[in-house]
Amino acid sequence: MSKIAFITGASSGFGKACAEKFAANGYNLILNARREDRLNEISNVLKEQYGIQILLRVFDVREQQAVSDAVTSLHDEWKAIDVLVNNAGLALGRDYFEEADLDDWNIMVDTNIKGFAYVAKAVSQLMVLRKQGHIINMGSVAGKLVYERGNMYCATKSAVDALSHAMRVDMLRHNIKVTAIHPGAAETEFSVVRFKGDETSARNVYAGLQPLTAADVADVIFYTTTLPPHVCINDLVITPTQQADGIYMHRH
Ligand code: NDP
Ligand code: 8X3
Repeated sequence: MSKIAFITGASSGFGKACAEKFAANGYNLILNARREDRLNEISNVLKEQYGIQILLRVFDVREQQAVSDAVTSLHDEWKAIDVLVNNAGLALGRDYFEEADLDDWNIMVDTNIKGFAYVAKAVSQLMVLRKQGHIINMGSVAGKLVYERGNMYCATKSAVDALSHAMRVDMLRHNIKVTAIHPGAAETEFSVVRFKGDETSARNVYAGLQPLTAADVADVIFYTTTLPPHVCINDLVITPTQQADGIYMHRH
């Protein structure tokens, strides 16, 4: 039986690139996002190209019951999840603290912290039964160092950092690996979402910079799954060479 990877936020960006990378390496996939049409397109291409099996799970990670149902309803052969790429998330807005939109804050907290934790908890319960598995959590340089007008997004990614450590500690006794990946600037749909469709503001994020691609990040994520059973990368920061952290960049 091929290995199984469960990837959230697989309709775009890092999640989609991870789907492509794991598919190319023979994994069967469980793919999640809210946009079913996108998932169908990606799934059809990957099944055709690599002859793998793909299961789609269309749900919003903020819906606790939907997350639980999506995992508990898996047939036994699909419950043997080897890798979780816990990636679904977003930033909304780039505003000073006192001016930020509370709805933006609520969506980020509900998605990046609560939804993230619902998924990790549901999948980890299956991994615990098998005493094996690898959880890969999507953090950010924004979780390592706060930047101006990053307030709540930075806080949610800081929570991912803390929860990744917490999961690693609590799952030691179950032999489950927990890796946190913290990318810097990567050109996906992230900035278009953050700036609510304003393509110019989104493009400016990457001006004078050769950003990471989603494939760069997926390659590194996949690499962390190729190590021997006794070796775990706990925490990994990956940025463009022109970026040192969430603040310092050298733009040409
Ligand atoms: P994209 O916008 O390209 O992809 C985000 C993915 O998350 C989409 O597939 C989207 O699918 C999914 N998603 C968002 N909200 C939900 C939800 N409520 N339920 C289920 N799926 C959801 O951005 P990225 O690929 O860049 O972002 C992926 C992760 O990487 C995020 O956690 C982000 O914070 C993080 N990150 C991004 C960086 C960057 O510079 N790009 C750097 C560091 C971290 P759909 O809309 O179909 O539901
Ligand atoms: C995404 C990277 O620097 O825009 O998490 O916050 S950054």
